Formats: sequence, structure tokens, C-alpha cells
Amino acid sequence: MFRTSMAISPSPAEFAPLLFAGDWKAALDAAADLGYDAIEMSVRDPADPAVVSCDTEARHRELQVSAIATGQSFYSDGWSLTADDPGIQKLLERRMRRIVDLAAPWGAFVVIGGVRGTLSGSDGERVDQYHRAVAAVRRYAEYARSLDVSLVVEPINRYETNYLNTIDEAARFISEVDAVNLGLLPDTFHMNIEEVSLAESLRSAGDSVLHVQLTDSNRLAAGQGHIDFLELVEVLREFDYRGYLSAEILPLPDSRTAARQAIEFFRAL
Ligand SMILES: [Mn+2]
Repeated sequence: MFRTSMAISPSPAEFAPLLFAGDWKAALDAAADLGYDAIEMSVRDPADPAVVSCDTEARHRELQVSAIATGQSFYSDGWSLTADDPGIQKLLERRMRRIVDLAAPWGAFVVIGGVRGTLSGSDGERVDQYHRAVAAVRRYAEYARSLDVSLVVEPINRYETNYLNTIDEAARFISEVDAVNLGLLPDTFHMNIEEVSLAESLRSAGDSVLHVQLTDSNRLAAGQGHIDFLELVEVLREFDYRGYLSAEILPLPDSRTAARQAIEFFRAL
């Protein structure tokens, strides 16, 4: 049996595939009623009262926080790992440290996903930006390690960013950062666009997989599209994966229905 998690946003969010965005109370009600073990929180500002209340109330309801996603800093504020401006790098680092602080009591993963930003300009500039991202994640990981928190790099498809699209590319990035508390977060929606074989890519990632998001080909709940999840779960069992199956999905036809579809599918695996 795998543990289950659903990705929500305590505050309204520009990033679409999140359940109950802006309504953390309904999110926690649904998670508890449907029998999820955890929520995965997408966070812009960790000091946001909605985030603080959601975090506190999750504890009261005996839910866990599996992971904290950080892409909103890029999608809403334009702050990214590749930012040229040292002032923005500093702001982002301060915020990422506060997010690590938020994750620490839960032992939750901090996701390096959309916050990576994009590469732009000449080839030389792109190389500099890439190295800036490696150095930033190394600093975050060092801080996170002092609090026993691990970071996870999520490969994201080519239509959303222009680097670290595949599991291989993310694995290379992770080896360049060279931190013991840094692993992979494969999201099957992105894998379906980028990988030659979903099962082979997941197998090649093996033990470095710390967290997974099972999202179907159309970004709906697992079971609503055409990804072969049975095959992928077999691979997770091969390397004795003990983490969560997390639903980071579009709130369609509505958040509650999507959350129910996902957990029913997870339970049947
Ligand atoms: Mn994802």
C-alpha cells in the first residue's frame, strides 16, 4: 500500500493543476473525508495567513504534508533560479529557506519545479544561467540538510520550460549539484510528453525517486487518460518505493470529484 497525497493551493494560484486553490478549508475537509494521508501544498509566500492556517489545521486533522511546491514564486513573482538580478536571487533564497522551515516539522519534500524558470539569451548566457541554478539549489540543499529536509527536482515538459525536461536531464542536474538530500520527483504528465518509455525512465531513476505525482496524460486524475499506471507502479515496487502517490491534477470537473477519482484509482493499484 502506498500513501496518498493531493496537491492543493491554500491561496488562489495562477498555476492551474491544483485542487481547491484558495479554499484550504474545503481542501482539508475533502482530504480527510476521502481518506488521503497527506496534502501537498503549493506555496507562494510561506508567511501568507492562508498557508499558515492550512499548515496548522492540517496538524489538527492529523493529515500530513507530503511536499511543498514552490513554482508560484516564478509564475506569480517572476523569481527564478536563473534570474540575472542578484537582488532577486537573494529574495528567492530567503523565501526558499522559509519554505524549508515550513517543510521541516513534516519531513516534507521541497519541490524544485517551476521555480527553475527558463534559460534565455545567447548560448553563453544560458550556460551561466544553468550554473546559477546549480549553485542556488546547492545552497538551498545545504540549508535544508541542517533541518533534515530533502529537495526534489521535477522534470517539466518542454511547453512549460526549456531545461530539465526529462528524467535524464534532471538526474544530470542532481549529480552536478552533488547534495545528499536531493532527489527526483517524476510527474507522469510530463513524462508522457518527454520520455521514450515511461517505465524505462522511471526504472533508470530508481532509488533517486523520493516523491511521485501520478497525473494522467490529460492532466486529470489518474485513470481519466491513457497512461498505463499499473506498469509504473510495478516499477515503483521493484525498487521498494515507500513514498507517496500524489495527485497534482486539474480541478475538473471540480476539485472534489477529481480528488475522489484520484484516490479511488490509487487504492485500486
Ligand atoms: Mn508536477
